[in-house]
Amino acid sequence: MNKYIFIIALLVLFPNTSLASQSLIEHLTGRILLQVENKGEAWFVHPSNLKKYYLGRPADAYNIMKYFGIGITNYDLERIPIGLIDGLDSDGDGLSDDLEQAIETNPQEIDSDGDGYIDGDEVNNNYSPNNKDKYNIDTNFSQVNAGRIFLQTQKNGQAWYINPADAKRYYLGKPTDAFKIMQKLGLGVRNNDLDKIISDTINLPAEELQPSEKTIETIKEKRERLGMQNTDLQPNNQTNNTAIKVLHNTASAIRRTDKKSVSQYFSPELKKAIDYTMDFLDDDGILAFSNIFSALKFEKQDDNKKIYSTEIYFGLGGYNIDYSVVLEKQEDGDWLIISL
Ligand SMILES: [Ca+2]
Ligand SMILES: [Ca+2]
Ligand SMILES: [Ca+2]
Repeated sequence: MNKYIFIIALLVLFPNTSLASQSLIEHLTGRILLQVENKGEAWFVHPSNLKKYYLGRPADAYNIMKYFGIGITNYDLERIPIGLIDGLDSDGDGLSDDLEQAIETNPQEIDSDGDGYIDGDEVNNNYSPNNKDKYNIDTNFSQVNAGRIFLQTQKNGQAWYINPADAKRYYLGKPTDAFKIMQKLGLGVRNNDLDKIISDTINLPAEELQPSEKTIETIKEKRERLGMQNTDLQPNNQTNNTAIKVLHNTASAIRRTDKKSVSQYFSPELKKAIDYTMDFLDDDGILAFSNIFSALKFEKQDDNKKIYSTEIYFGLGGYNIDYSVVLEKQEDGDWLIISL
């Protein structure tokens, strides 16, 4: 039994065992949880009252996160390191256009302040991409505020989520960004464990919910369209996929239980194990497996390899497993998953 099948078997087959509810809740405080035994529904565990809130549809998620937001000055906000999430990056400097808008760098210029260091590198090393200064990072302050949502009161109320997993701030630009954050920063959790957290609801003002309805339609349409394209694509016209796109396509193919599409993203050595696993998993297992791929986030890279990882939470014993996959760039420019 290889490592991968072992992990999936654990996730799917093993019943939850006793775990002190209080320590579980503390562990999940401020986190976004993905209900892996269902359809990956997302929840937010409030960092102060320790109750869980259903994040529902993408646009609702955004409004709920904003509802919990508290004001912060620019000075304090800049004490928290910036976390990066993949998104449209027009100039290819590693920062998404939305993030560049929020931190007031130029989304069409890789080196906004012209100091010879590109915007993404400066942010990654806690330098301001706007001037020669270094951000005044305060790790303790970041950790104390883990799980909080801050609204930038000295600007236009931009919302930031402090991810407890890495104590970095993630920009909640638009409803679609909040949705991406759920997918990427969310921690898979079993129903038994989710049930131990008291549920609460909030009543959002009607005017906040109104515009979101439209956005949902757009996302839905977009996803359906992309899903159809994925089905139609043949292996030989999928050239120059980026590594993250391969992971997203893998997640989507697993969700559709499209075995043939799934195996094309894996190296020849892994194809057999993947085929076997796809046969072996039941519906819940398929969802859990695809959610793992959706949750993977970039960790590091060298020349032609990239490593993506995520945490998987196990009710059994109540611990997290760091799970990572390695992708390798092929001669034709495509990325393949070579290790699980
Ligand atoms: Ca950019
Ligand atoms: Ca830029
Ligand atoms: Ca610069």
